Amino acid sequence: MKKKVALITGITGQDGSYLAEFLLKKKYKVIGLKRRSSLFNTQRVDHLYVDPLEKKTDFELYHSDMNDGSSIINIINKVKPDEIYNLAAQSHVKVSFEIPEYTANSDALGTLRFLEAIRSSNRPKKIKFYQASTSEMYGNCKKTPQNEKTVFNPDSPYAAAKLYAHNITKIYREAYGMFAANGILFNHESPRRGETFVTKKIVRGLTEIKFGIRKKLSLGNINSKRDWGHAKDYVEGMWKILQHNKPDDFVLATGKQISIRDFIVKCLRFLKLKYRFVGKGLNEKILDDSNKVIVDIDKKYFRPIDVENLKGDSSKARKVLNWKPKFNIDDLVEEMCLFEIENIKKNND
Ligand code: NAP
Ligand code: F7E
Repeated sequence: MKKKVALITGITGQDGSYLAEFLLKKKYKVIGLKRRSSLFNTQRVDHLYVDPLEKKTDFELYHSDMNDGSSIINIINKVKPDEIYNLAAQSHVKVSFEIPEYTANSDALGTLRFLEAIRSSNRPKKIKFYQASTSEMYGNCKKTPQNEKTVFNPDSPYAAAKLYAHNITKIYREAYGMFAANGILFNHESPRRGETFVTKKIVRGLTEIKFGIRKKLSLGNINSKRDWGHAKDYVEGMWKILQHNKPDDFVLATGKQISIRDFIVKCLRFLKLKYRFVGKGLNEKILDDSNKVIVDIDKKYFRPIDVENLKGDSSKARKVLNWKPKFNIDDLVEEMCLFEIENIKKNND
């Protein structure tokens, strides 16, 4: 039987790498799109390459870019995917305030380029399209928890670009009868999380402090609250969204929320670091048992607007897709901390 072909954009990112592993286990042929970079950018998927001598060709990478329409048309016509997972994006909210036009081009128009390439291909009804929508689209909305019916209120160039992509996906579904679905995913993390996102930054920073590799970690707004899950659970949800009998939009979330401050405390406790909070606002600090500052607040990490209060209601996905997360926040903290500890030990060998 012919293998199903999945095309994944953003293959080199956190979710792309877990999704590729998940789909290869399900016996898909996986085609990943990577963008050109001056340094190697495939570390998260290098283990999926197979020796050509073993004649295993279930994982392939091609160059493309969300901002290059012709490469997108060419790849869709060449590999004839059954499923496309559009995960590529300039995904950093704070950075989107610095490069708003680039963010809109890749995250909003890039999605349109994919939808148009599918529509104008000779098999538009045979391709299922997954769009990586985000809880950031809710912004500082008044309603908690947020679900598929909550009104979007984007508060960053990233969220505005993603909302365009979300809407255009729905429009192509309704206008052209395409199988185009949105997964509105709340924050999800893992040891493979990018180094500038707050969970990874905290876990890495505190582990390095524990091992005496660094003295201090500086953060921004630690009062905001997030609904954090594990990326492995969420890539399974993406797949389930495309296996449903009709294209639709689904929230994936744990339904539990904690502040950045509470996430720090969980890590400090896991790492058995003694700590004491002192001060308020920009002067808030965490001291160790010899009164040395191990965490402080630096204005430079604040955003022009921050989204303060995200908590998802994923009851639709739980009921319709039979999806539910297997990992909780403590599992996540443990896995992320143990990964950093192992890394430090390896580097010291
Ligand atoms: P990530 O680790 O930042 O990965 C983003 C991927 O997009 C990387 O492979 C990156 O390539 C690629 N990319 C960026 N700009 C590109 C461009 N112009 N052309 C082609 N590729 C480009 O993100 P993630 O956490 O895996 O998230 C996956 C998707 O879900 C993103 O769309 C994100 O916005 C969305 N999302 C994430 C979360 C979350 O909590 N993780 C929640 C909701 C939605 P390089 O490796 O070369 O940089
Ligand atoms: O920030 C605060 C920051 O950058 C979380 C992306 O995957 O999830 C992610 O976006 C919170 C914010 O994630 C620092 O102000 C404090 O309130 O880890 P983050 P995010 O902005 O929620 C959504 C769902 C996506 O779609 C995005 O693609 O933590 N914070 N101090 C900090 N944040 C960072 N990055 N660095 C700090 O030093």
